[in-house]
Amino acid sequence: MAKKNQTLGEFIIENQADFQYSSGELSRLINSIRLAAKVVNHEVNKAGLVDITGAAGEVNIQGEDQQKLDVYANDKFIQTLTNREIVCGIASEENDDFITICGQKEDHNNKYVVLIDPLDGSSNIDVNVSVGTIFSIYRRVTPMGSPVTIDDFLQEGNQQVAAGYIVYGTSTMLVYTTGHGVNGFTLNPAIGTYYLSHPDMKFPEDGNIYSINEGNYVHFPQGVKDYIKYCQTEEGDRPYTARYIGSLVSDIHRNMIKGGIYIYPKSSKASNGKLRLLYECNPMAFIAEQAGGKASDGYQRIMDLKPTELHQRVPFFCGSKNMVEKAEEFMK
Ligand code: AHM
Ligand code: MG
Repeated sequence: MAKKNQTLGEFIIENQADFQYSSGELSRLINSIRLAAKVVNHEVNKAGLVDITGAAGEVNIQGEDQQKLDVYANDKFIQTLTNREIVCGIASEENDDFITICGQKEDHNNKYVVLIDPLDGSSNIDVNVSVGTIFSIYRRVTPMGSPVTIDDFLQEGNQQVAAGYIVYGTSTMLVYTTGHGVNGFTLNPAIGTYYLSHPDMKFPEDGNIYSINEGNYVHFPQGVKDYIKYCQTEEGDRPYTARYIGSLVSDIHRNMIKGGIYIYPKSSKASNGKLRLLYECNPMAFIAEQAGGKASDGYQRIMDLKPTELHQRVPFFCGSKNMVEKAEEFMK
């Protein structure tokens, strides 16, 4: 039972029994993500000081090498997840291939794989717009005691045991699910503690926000063009409001609170759209569904797609259930 003002640490302990195999490992895994997110948050918050402290590739006034923030975030999450005896493999949007973690005893007996987009929407950093981290956790499918293989990562989204995102926004929030609803925690930066601020988050069934990069309109499939026209037609509660930050985590976060649909369709320029099935769409789909929303590629459920490669892209329609269903009607 979610209690307001509970800290994330307390919440994780109290809800450990929700996890199918409550050996505490998944709790520790979420804890390490919480920790890495704080470190990354600290760095993201200083991004505007880059002209003072030095840009990526330079040496700052303290004599430290400056890293690009997405590289920094990638390193921090990987380091934090590697230093615990829980994760046997990590795939990151930033790396070409997955990383195998053998564990301190080098026996390959850790249970979970993590797929992560360490800093999504990082082109927004230069202009002080919110960015995010997205993560997805699975139990490995290959036998314990052997190194992970690609099969451990190419699992359908419906096999996720947990997923979440961190939004580095006006406040920093960590939102996650372990398949028992969605809860959001806000970081109090003064004391470095996350508090349960958004218990049991729910996508409104309907909404009036549509989020899509309309600049690509001419390249969109006819169904998407028709749906956009539908959103803009004056009738009932329409026209809807257009809101597009260009930062997936922020766009979905807002729509989950206010009600809306996010679309990144395929186009004549990109036959599968832009977003990655494993690092972006599956975790967001898991959260959306757990919050009563819906996520599809325009035709079928995102989480039932069988991944064929690590960096696979897929069209993405995600948000309030009735809005996604309406968009799907136009795609037929
Ligand atoms: P990235 O993983 O390279 O940061 O790209 C993903 C981002 C999403 O956060 C966002 O929704 C989308 O790209 C915006 O793309 P576009 O500028 O084509 O609309
Ligand atoms: Mg990304």
